[in-house]
Amino acid sequence: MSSKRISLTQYLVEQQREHGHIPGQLRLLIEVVARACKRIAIQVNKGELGDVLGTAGSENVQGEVQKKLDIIANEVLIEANEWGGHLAAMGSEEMDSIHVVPNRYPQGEYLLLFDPLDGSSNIDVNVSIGTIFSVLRKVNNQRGISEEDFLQPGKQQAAAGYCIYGPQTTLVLTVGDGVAMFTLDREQGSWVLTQENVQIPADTKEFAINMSNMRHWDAPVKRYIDECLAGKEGPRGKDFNMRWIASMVADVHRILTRGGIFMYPWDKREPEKAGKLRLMYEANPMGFLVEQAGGMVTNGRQRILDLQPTKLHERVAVVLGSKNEVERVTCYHLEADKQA
Ligand code: P6P
Repeated sequence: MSSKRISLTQYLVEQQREHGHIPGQLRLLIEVVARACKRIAIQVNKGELGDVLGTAGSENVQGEVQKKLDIIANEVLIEANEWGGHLAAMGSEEMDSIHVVPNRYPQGEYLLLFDPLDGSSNIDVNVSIGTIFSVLRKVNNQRGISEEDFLQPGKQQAAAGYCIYGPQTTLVLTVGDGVAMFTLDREQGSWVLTQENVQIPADTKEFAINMSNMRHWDAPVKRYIDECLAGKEGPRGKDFNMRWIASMVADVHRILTRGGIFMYPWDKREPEKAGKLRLMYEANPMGFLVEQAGGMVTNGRQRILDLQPTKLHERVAVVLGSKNEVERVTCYHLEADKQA
């Protein structure tokens, strides 16, 4: 890392100069989202001192109880992105249908999806949470934007990232040329480049999964976890450690920082659902970041970024992180399918 730290804006300008993947509207979009994340961080950090904790007394389209901060974060992102002329529409975990930029503003060429506050069950207990976002290009050029315009495979993302509200407030971003991390300098109020060319080690001794669901898992997942738990004496010949923060942003940040495997597999509790996590604004953006950092991301069988979405709030099983471990889990699924 060069001794002189540079700002997010300088990074984006220099990346455009070197690689040309950040045209003006996309740079504006990223800077607006980054500014919105600063505003969300301020609300999150208030805790009991602000009227931001607890539930909002409503449910979202997922049937989940909405926390006050879920709604605050959603409103901050909507309001920040409406007027700039860089976006045609937005989709959010907290909104049933897409939000088209109002006619009083010019429409841009991008579509923005977000989980405004991921890990809501951790808000009231002061554990890291985050904002996840995904950027797609508008594919048709008529004014009428519909949900169908959002249904693009994750490999078509123009950019993706998250902001983690933890001991540090860190923005993690990719535009397709690797992964960079920016730490919020609260004295300056600016995002400062603190890591670039993030690389996930191909091997790991750390897995992240909600073990309380073990009895509901499919055989390949049970096989993989049992082998990890068998440790040195088992088929893996090494001991494993386990982490589960129940904020995808925090688990993925750990994996981008030191490696690991994260799994939220399909399970028998709601067999009609492909998984718990959402494809468009959780798995796809995290998948883009993890692949750009040399990791691997599947639904147990297929590369997630290749999946063709069929609806905005579609769910998916997720296995992501250190390449050799994700490959192993995916092989176990494919072997089981062959035997079946
Ligand atoms: P569980 C948070 O609600 C979330 O969507 C992800 O951030 C997290 O990884 C997962 O769900 C936690 O789920 O079932 O362990 O509470």
